[in-house]
Amino acid sequence: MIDAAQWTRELRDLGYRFASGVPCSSLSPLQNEILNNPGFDYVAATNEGQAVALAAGAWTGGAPSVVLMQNSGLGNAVNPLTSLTAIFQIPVLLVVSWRGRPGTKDEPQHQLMGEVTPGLLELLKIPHEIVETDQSLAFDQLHRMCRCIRETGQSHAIIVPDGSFSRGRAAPEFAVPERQGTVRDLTGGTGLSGRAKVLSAIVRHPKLDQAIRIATTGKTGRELYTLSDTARNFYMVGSMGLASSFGLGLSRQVSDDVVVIDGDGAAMMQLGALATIGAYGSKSLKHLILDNGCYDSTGGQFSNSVGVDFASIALSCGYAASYRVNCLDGLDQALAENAQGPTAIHMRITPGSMSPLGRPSVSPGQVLRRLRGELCTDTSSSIESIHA
Ligand SMILES: Cc1ncc(C[n+]2csc(CCOP(=O)(O)OP(=O)(O)O)c2C)c(N)n1
Repeated sequence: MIDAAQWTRELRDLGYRFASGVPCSSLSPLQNEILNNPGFDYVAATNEGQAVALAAGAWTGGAPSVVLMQNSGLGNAVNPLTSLTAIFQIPVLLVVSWRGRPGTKDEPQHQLMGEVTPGLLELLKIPHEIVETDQSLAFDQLHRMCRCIRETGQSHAIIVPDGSFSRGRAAPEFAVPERQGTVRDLTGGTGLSGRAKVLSAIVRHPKLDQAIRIATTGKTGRELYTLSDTARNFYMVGSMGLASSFGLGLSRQVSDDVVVIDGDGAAMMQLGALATIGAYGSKSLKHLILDNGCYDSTGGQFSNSVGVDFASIALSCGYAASYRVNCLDGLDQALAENAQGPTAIHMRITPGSMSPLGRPSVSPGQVLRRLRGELCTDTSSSIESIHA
């Protein structure tokens, strides 16, 4: 059996300082140690895919990152593991429990996933090992895997059978910031705009001059790229719905302002992200949801957002400020205001996109590298300096 506290300290000594995940009873000794260790910035995710995106954002901001998940959550994480961490070459350490391990007695719902867990990681091309049962071998294994992560730039997974870690401390209490705001309604005026006009206004907004802009999947990223491609842009080409989680992970590591430009379809795909942002976001994070009522990028199919009040949802999730806007004047005003925590802006826009519409010719890896070169991080603890 491995001492969870010591394994956690080894991981911290290896430079890891951001963690996210969704609990699993098999991992709870480890999870609780990480939660109790002040050297880790832990963000509780609402699903495992979100945890991967949070870790990817934190890694981009300079923090080596670990994701803890039950193997049943691997399915939730497949999209960001294939379309975010793999293609942007963002290496995270995955700690995956092994419920339903063949030959052990477990609940029926874990049986099939237990059988296919190593094979699924194999299919995803994620190098993986079962955690060693002997403690000193487990530490050697951790060091070796972290070295591989560093050298290959590839995510690796440690599979953890039930009972591998000794039980230690209980989970600490977490105080969600108490915020009491009201939705500010800045609607009125000049009529709905199309996405490209809104993006032009964001690009020109004096307050966002130096902000990092994270554009959601689909035509939002393509339009932003066409209008103004800069090293401070990040195009979430895949991983629909996870731009805001990536932005949250990043914003916790850097002092730059971060603006997430989301779509209504994407925001609804990962609605739980709003609760995570409400709990862990800071005033440097602005979350703009451009709501055209449809999946515009894939042909304008309706998205069910027609009655969804994103501004109220964000506020009830703990955002410090929340705005409802429907014209460029309202947007300008909402962007100019300062809040004491994360800001949400729900903006109704018209469907449709600019023409001609470009497509990023920079590769995802290049987008990431140039963004990292721009960020104001504490370089003394960045992954490069730790592993130099
Ligand atoms: C998981 C996943 N499902 C579906 C898609 C296909 N897809 C790409 S963009 C998009 C529409 C996004 O809609 P929304 O967020 O409302 O933005 P809009 O296109 O309207 O600007 C869809 C469905 C995808 N990339 N990933």
